[in-house]
Amino acid sequence: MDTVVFGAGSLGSLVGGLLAREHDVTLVAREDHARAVRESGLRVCGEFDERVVPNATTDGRNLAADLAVVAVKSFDTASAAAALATGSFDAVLSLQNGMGNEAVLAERLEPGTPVLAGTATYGAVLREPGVVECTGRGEIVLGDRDGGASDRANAVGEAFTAAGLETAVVDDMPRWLWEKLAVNAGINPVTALTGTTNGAVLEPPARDLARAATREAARVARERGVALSNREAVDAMETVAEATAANTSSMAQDLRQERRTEIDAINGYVVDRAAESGLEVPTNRHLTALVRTWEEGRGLREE
Ligand code: KPL
Repeated sequence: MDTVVFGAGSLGSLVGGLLAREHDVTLVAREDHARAVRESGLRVCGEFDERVVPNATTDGRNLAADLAVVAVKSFDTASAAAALATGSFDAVLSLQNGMGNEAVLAERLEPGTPVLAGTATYGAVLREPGVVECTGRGEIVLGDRDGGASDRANAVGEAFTAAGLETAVVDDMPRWLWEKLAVNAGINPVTALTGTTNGAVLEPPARDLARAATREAARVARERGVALSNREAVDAMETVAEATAANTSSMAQDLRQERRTEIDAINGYVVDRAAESGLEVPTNRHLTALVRTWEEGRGLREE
C-alpha cells in the first residue's frame, strides 16, 4: 500500500519507517530530516534496529498514494489538509493526539475522501535528522471515525500488520478516541509541567492530579454519549503509564524543546466540551491554563 506520511516527526517517522519495511513510503518532513533520509535512509533504533529507504520531501503538495497518514501536531492539521487537498489519496488516516483532527481533515478534503481515525501508543523520539528511536512498542488502533465496520479500515489494518506494526481495527473508534484523550489528558500535562517521564503519574503526588484529569475527561465523554467509565479511563491511563514508564510524553518533549504543545486539542478540548454541557472540569482547566501560560511566555501561541 503506497503511503505518504504527513508530519515525519517522532511518531510519523517511526510509523513511516516501519511501514517502509513492506510498502512504498514517502515522508513529508522538515528540510534537515528529509535531506538526511534522502542521503542515508532512515535509521530506526531502540526497540528496532534497521535502516530503511523511504522517499522524503519537504513539499506535501500534489502527491498521490493509496493512503495518507497524518501525524502532524494537532494545531497544524488545517495546513496539512490544505496540502493533502492538492493531491490524490484513496484514504486518509489521522494518527494524531487530541480530538477534532478528523473533522478538520474531512472539511477540507475532496468530499467523499474516506477519513479514518487512529490512535498510537508506540513511544518514539526523533533523535537527530535521519534517526528515529522507538522507545516502547505499543499498538495502533484504527477504524472508521464515526464507528462501524469499514472495508477501508480493514485494508489499512492488513497493510500495517504486514509491515509488522501491532494494529487492531475496531468498530467503536469514537470510544477509543475518547479513551486515548483521557489517557493523554492525565499523562501529558502532568509529565510536561513536572519534567518527568510517564511513570511519574503512577505515584503520589502526581497520581492524584493525573487521575483527576482523566476522570474529568471520561465524565465529559459520557455526557456526549460515549460509554467510558471513570474506572476504565483511569485503568487505561495507568496501563499506558506503566507500559511507557521510562518514556517522555510528547508534551514533555515539546516543553523540553521549547515547542508549542497540543494542549488545546487535549485538555483544552475537554474544557471546551465540558463548558458546552455545563460541566465543571477544574483539573483540566488548571492544567490547560498552566501550559498555555508557559506557551504564551515564550511567544509560541498564535494570536
Ligand atoms: O500519546 C502519548 C504521548 O506521549 O503523547 C502517550 C500515550 C502518553 C505516550 O507517551
